[in-house]
Amino acid sequence: MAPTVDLEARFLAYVAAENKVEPKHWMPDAYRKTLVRQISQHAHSEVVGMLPEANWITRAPSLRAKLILLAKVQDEGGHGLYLYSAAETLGTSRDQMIDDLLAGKAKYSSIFNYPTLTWADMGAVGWLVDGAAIQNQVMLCRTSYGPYSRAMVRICKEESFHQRQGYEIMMHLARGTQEQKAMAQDALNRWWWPSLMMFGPSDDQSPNSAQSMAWRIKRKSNDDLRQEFIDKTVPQAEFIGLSIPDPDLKWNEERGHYDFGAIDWSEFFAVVAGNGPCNTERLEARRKAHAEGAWVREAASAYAAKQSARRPAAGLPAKPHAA
Ligand code: BYC
Repeated sequence: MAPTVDLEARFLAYVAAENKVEPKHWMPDAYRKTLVRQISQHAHSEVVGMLPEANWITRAPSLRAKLILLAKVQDEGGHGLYLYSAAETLGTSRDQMIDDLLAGKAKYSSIFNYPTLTWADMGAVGWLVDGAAIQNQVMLCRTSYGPYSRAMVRICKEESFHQRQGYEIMMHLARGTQEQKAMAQDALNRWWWPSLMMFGPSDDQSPNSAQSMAWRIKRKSNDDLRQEFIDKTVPQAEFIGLSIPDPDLKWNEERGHYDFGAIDWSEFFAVVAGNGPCNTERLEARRKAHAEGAWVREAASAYAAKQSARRPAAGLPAKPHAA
């Protein structure tokens, strides 16, 4: 037993000194498991997160808006791929992670179980959902696992474009006709509280936080990130003349932060348990896409096998192909 204790203590000192853990380094089994859980949930969130926005690509109000939304949704697909690759370096295959998602065993962000009802929702999602995502993910650029932290640097750059895309839509609508302003306000009303829930349960209800902070996987607590997001977002709403749907929201001079109303955690836990407005629809859409994409995976594997068989003939070393 003694050597494991030693290794664990050395590992803790190593991450505490801000060193990165790389795939071939020794790591505690529980650290590996936590990372596979978090990174795969994150990857699933990106891929499921394409669905509510893809719903509006064909109905974007201008060619410019359509191009930007299309690029944003493609970016989310790319983020999913970087993240599945980062998780695979820990020894779990992408096929396994996707099977877990499709079987309803793996989680993805609660936020993507809400419907996108109007064009203003594209604004609210970009502004609030991507805004909340950046708040959480900037700290993940400093996470202790090297492949995850490097993936996050690129993802954050793209998320920041997504946030501006959403805010621009809200700004235009808020300065438009009465109806457009009302549409923007309605979207803000519906997306505000679910966006605050994205940060996860409050710190005293967050079973994974303490250990993840000790391992430097998480760098800030769920509540601290939520507060930072609120402090940053309230002035943005004021600037475009929209009101945050929280009667208890008030600047607290002493704390130097906004005080805010109680979050309905029963709603959060119901959504995470599979009972949100769109959980069934989202999983069905992913299952259908996976089944319809089977021929692409088969064709890619057949092509890779053919290439690999040809290599020795061309004087190149034979390479094992990744199925
Ligand atoms: N939804 O102990 P806790 C995006 C679960 S995608 C569902 O605090 P942890 C975007 C949690 O998994 C944004 N489940 O957990 C894409 C845990 O359950 P398990 C996604 C949630 O891991 C497209 C339990 O509750 N971002 O940006 O320490 C378009 C207890 O929680 C949620 C990421 O995934 C939730 N909101 O902290 C636009 C970021 N919150 O697994 C935008 C990476 C908590 O023990 N992930 N749970 O059964 C993280 O930073 C952390 O995993 C969390 C949760 C802060 C989310």
